[in-house]
Amino acid sequence: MSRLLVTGGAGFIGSNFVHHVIGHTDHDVTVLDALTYAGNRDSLEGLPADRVTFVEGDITDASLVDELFGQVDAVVHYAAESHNDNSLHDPRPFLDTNIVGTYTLLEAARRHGRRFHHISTDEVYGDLELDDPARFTEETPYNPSSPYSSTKAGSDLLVRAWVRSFGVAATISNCSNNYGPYQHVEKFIPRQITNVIRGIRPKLYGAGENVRDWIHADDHSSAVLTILDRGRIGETYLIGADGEQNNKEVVELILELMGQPRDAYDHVVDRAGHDLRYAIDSSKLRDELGWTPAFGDFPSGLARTIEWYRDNEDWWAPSKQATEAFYSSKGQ
Ligand code: NAD
Ligand code: TDX
Repeated sequence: MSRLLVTGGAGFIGSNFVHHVIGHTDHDVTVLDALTYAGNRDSLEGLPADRVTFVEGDITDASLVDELFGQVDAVVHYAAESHNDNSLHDPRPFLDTNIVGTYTLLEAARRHGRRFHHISTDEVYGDLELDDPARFTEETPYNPSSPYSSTKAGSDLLVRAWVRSFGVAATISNCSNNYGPYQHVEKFIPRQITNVIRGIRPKLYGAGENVRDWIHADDHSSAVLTILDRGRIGETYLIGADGEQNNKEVVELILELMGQPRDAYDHVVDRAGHDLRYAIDSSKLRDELGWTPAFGDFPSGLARTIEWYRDNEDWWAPSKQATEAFYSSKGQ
């Protein structure tokens, strides 16, 4: 592999992946990104221009996609509409990008015979009870809850069908909740960090008992590179770093790390259909491909993330006001 096409490379996890690839491999990268509200070219600042090419465009644009597939050796597909709350408000873009966009890329992968890695989420498996000791595995049946997760589930099934029916050389990974730099302020952790910076109290949906399994975005990137390198074609790999925390614990830790009283937050209207708990068993990835996460310690990864938001207000400030206006119109 020498040139990778990274769709959604101006988004949160895609941009972390591009930084990781440039820092840890000798691959070059072409980014294809539509620069929706969630995309930000500044997330790719400082990368070498002779190794990273940026193309503004839509993954549903079949002729552009076809042209770009002809110029690369492999494709890593991050582009998506990614926010559950937005999918409850306006599902249509989720169908267009997550379903039709993935279909458009798969057809190009088929035509050009390109290696394809599809990025997905643990949310395709639905949720677990809070007191259930089980975790998701690659065998857990699909049972998505939201318009977002159902379109991601649909995109995964398209990839599986294109492998089986047309022999596309694809792999899939389903990762748990990511945190780290360059995450949009609509998402839970950056929303609360930037609220505290702005003197706004953090907002916890419902009782705050919902559990998420946190992984640093850089660990997600190393796992994806491992799968691209050594993953078996047609296989799915779950990615997780044993980082289960309930939302209340995360908010209390953010407040403590930012020098505020641990109870200085508000409970707000709960999310409709709010998944209770996600938890990943990543044994297959660890045992079969030898991957391990580098960020073992959630509090220190979170402290570094807080530092990043303190140091990069210019990056997030332009989105903050509109994001909070949207939430407050929903009582959140
Ligand atoms: P994000 O919303 O931060 O970024 C998405 C990027 O895709 C943006 O840069 C956006 O401009 C681009 N994009 C959207 N529609 C496009 C289109 N039609 N054509 C081209 N580009 C388009 O999302 P993220 O959190 O970085 O998530 C990236 C991927 O990882 C998604 O596939 C998501 O389902 C998956 N994932 C996310 C998490 C998480 O915790 N955020 C966890 C597991 C999996
Ligand atoms: O203000 C908030 N208060 C709050 O309590 C927000 C924005 C969220 N929450 C809760 C909802 C969830 O239980 O925090 C948890 C995390 O919320 P999000 O950041 O919206 O993430 P989630 O819905 O869990 O989905 C994320 O992980 C899986 C990503 O957004 C998805 O793209 C990914 O697939």
